[in-house]
Amino acid sequence: MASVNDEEPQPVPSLEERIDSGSWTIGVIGLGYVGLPLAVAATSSGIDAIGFDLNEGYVRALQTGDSPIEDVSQDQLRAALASGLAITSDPGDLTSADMLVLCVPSPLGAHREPDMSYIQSAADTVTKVISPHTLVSLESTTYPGTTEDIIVPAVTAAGLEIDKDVWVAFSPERVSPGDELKTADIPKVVGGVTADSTRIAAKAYSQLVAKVHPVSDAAVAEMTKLLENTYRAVNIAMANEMAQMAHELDVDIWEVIDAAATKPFGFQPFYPGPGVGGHCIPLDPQFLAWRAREMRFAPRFIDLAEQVNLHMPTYTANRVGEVLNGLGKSVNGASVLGLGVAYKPNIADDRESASLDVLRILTGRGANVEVFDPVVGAERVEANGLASTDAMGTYDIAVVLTDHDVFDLASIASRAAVVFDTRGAFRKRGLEVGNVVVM
Ligand code: SAJ
Repeated sequence: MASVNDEEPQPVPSLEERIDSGSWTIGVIGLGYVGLPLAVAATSSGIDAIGFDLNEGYVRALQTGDSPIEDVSQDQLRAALASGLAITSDPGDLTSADMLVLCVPSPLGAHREPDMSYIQSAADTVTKVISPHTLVSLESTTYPGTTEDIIVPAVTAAGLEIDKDVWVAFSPERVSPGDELKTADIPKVVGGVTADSTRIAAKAYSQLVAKVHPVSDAAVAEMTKLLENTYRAVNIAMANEMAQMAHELDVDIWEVIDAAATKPFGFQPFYPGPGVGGHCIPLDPQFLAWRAREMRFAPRFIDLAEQVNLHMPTYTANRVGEVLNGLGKSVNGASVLGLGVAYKPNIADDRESASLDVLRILTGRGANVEVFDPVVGAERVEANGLASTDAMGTYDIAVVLTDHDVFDLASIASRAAVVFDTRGAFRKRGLEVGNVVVM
């Protein structure tokens, strides 16, 4: 009978075997509105998760169970921490990860060109911490070619070889802030730089989300995300231009859209507004436009949509002037109540918010602007250089810019000479109020 020390050393399970067995570790780089929900989702799927972020103060807050991310409640974070989720600001803690997922910002620079500095920094971290037999997935929205251009060189710089001891893929994040759908419920597109990378990445993600859609390579996955959000930007721009035409024709665009939406096929309603905010729709199409121009292709739809959407704050301010003029008042000196600075309803996020542009233009034209947004909060309103109010005063005009459910629009309308509703908010609530003018 062989003694213990004669036993053959057990072969180390391959990455694929570790993933198949369900006993593997995911390392998430970047714990924002994409990374933190992913790390929590992994933990609740029984996968060991290590969340890494550069910001030590932010990490300390997360370690105490304090979640600033709307889609991760305090309770969810605390439950994940109790189940073993590790949060760290030490990249060295990532060396044990079988899968490294990069969920870092991909903003645009001052001239709306891609700012790849965060992705490059995360890739440099991967080079430093990666061990052999690891899967690397980039989730940050970016131009087609980024995974090949930045992530592959990062892993080869660590001395690793694709399909031998490292696998690389792209999988676009599809988090919709404030939406009911959670990370695990949203289908995940996955494209590897090789067929093996696609297969292994699809296996890993299938343990994290309900449905995985593998595609033939990373560029397809990168472009999928850009198509999704360019589709939105272009259709929102069309709604914005339709609204301008409807105004010239003295037709209620909101009634037109609701009527068109009765068509049970071939039509998805998009709605006009004071402009397009958030960190996805105004920005993502520009990654595609930038890459297209590199290939000497003119992305006309993307450019036209951007022109229309970027003009909406000015158009909205002009309409406010027109409405005040109808009362014999001018913008200069008018008391204006701005309702909502968040970029979309019922969330506390004012990034790229068009509401801020509208209110700044009106302020620049001499209006006395006060802002009511109880979701974003007075502190944030004032941090944007605007005066906050509880909307209990009387106003020459109230402008609905973001349609938070919390607004008591009938009460506000009773204290304004006129309301300019850029969101069809009164119609949505079935409120028939005489002094409301729509976009
Ligand atoms: N907007 C309009 N009219 C519309 C729709 C939106 O003016 O018909 C404006 C909104 O007010 C906002 C901006 O456009 O200022 C963006 O709105 P959004 O509904 O697209 O919300 P986002 O920016 O949070 O987009 C995210 C995206 N998710 C990802 O990129 C993973 C987007 O793909 C989702 O479709 C969207 O959430 C969603 O449906 O909630």
